[in-house]
Amino acid sequence: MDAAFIKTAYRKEHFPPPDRPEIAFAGRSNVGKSSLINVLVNRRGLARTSASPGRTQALNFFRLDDTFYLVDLPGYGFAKVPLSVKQSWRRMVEEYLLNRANLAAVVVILDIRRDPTPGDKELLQWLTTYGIVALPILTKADKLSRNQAQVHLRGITEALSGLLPMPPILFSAKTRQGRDEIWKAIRALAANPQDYSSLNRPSSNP
Ligand SMILES: Nc1nc2c(ncn2[C@@H]2O[C@H](COP(=O)(O)OP(=O)(O)OP(=O)(O)O)[C@@H](O)[C@H]2O)c(=O)[nH]1
Ligand SMILES: [Mg+2]
Repeated sequence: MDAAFIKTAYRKEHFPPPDRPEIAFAGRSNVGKSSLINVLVNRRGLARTSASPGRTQALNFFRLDDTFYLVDLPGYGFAKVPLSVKQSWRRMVEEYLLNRANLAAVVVILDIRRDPTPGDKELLQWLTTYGIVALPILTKADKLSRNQAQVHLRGITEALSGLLPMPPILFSAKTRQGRDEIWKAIRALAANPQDYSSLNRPSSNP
């Protein structure tokens, strides 16, 4: 599997051409988006990870072989970032979701230990509204026992009822639990053009 960083973009003029299916990764700051991407592509430092939240403030595009683009979206919900940064996050992510005709799905990453936040719900609501498939992942599963993980899975699924098109997949970047299942879901979504020629979005960049 050959993965490479392509570019950082802040607005749609800088997105790569929409010439292959694309999977975006979204979730609150520090939830583990970049770590998930690195495990999926087997490259430790491809997407930059950090212990301090709110570091990725742009969209980072990666190419995976010649088959997909992967996009690491900036994290939301970090209380300490200034309002102007929150507004620019909203503008960037909404512009991205509204304009990306080749977007096959958005992987929505939640921390298995935490209740979904208003930011998580807003994102899932946007995706529903724009007709974009959400692939929900509960990460950091290594931090809970198997039993606790099942309890949290049920609680989170219930808290997000009506907002999830499919049941969440449990994942850990530490143990790599869930990696194969996520790949299977991504491949299925990317292979089905019906899933990304969506109903409510404009067809492409003008
Ligand atoms: N134990 C454990 N730690 C994880 C897991 N995934 C991520 N982490 C840790 O969580 C922290 C944040 O991970 P990142 O992948 O940088 O998170 P992010 O969502 O990309 O963060 P931002 O880009 O800042 O929004 C790092 O210290 C990771 O090592 C996991 O599955 N298990
Ligand atoms: Mg990151």
